[in-house]
Amino acid sequence: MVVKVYGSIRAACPQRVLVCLIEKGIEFEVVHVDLDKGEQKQPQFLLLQPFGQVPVVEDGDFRLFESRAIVRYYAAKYADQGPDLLGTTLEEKALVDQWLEVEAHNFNDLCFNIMFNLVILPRMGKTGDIALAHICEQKLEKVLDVYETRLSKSTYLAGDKFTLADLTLLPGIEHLIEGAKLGHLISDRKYVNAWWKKISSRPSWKKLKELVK
Ligand SMILES: N[C@@H](CCC(=O)N[C@@H](CS)C(=O)NCC(=O)O)C(=O)O
Repeated sequence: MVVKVYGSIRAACPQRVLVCLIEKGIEFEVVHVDLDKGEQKQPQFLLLQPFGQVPVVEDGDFRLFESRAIVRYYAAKYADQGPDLLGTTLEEKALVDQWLEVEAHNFNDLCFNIMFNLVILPRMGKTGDIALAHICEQKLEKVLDVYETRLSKSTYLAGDKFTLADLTLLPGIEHLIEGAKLGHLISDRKYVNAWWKKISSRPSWKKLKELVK
């Protein structure tokens, strides 16, 4: 069954889902939703995602939104296919969950506010709040310091294997580096930088970047 992914292939949240599907070797089709035109807020789309956001996946009769719920679902559904992205022992699984939560609650909003004010609003011909972006950047430095400490002791965030804990950060960090031109946030940190080089050179991420081009 080909999984339908509703979203824009350039947006971070659909990218989180797409890179997971590629890791797992799951066939998918992207149904483009034009975010700049506001298609995600149209009544027909709200039937799929009541908050008017992407991504949504349709897998036969099953429909799911929220990118992190979607990647957890596919990592579990295809546990025996491709790399194990969830961890094997109870403790490994708990660590994957812990770092997924850190990305969702400590990293994501700061990253979003930076991108929104420095990249998305200017792209739409509007003026972003530069002061707010700067405050968020300073707060993000502290979050990245936490990642730095963790990665000085562990090859990947949840242990010695690449998991959803790492995968979930791929789109946001890429957007900070390439979109907001804040690559120094990563390159200034020895262990984060080495980890980033490793995870961003995975074939799945390279393939997604090719698709985006
Ligand atoms: N928590 C949601 C957030 C979804 C989200 O913020 N999607 C963005 C794209 S990355 C979006 O749809 N933006 C357009 C909008 O909010 O109108 C998820 O992870 O799926």
